[in-house]
Amino acid sequence: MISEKIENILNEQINKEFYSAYLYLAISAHFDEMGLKGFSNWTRVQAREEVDHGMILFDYIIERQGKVNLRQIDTPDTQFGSVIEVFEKIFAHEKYVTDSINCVANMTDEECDLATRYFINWYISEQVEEEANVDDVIKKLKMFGDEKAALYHLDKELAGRTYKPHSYEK
Ligand code: OFO
Repeated sequence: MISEKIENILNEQINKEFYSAYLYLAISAHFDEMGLKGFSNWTRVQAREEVDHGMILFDYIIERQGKVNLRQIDTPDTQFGSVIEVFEKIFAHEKYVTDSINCVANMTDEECDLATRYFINWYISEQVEEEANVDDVIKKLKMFGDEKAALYHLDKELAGRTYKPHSYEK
């Protein structure tokens, strides 16, 4: 069974993951408006992964006899700007989520909850991957600047991202 403090911080994390899904969906719509179908696809796939992140926490709380407590999800920002500005915002958001996951890990140490510490390691690795994926796109965008042809090719590349359900491997 998890402690009240762990239950609370995991519920907060569910909210952050679902907010991330909202944010990526809003960005996906923004890219659609710009005619960038590949960028729109990439962020839409990411939104689905964020829902998985939320659901893995949801299921874990239940498995540990805790109470799932869903909270209101904030409205995401809709002022996004240029493609590079959007990806810089995404990177800042993922760093915020990484900090949040690190706080969950610290809390498990404080509460001597080794099972949740083990569980949250999956999220720690996932955040490393997420930051790296976003950084990869930012580097490509920086390399080509505002060149329309390069943006067109990158859009085609990002159109190839496919959704694979994320699950927590024990
Ligand atoms: Fe769930 O990792 Fe992004 O926000």
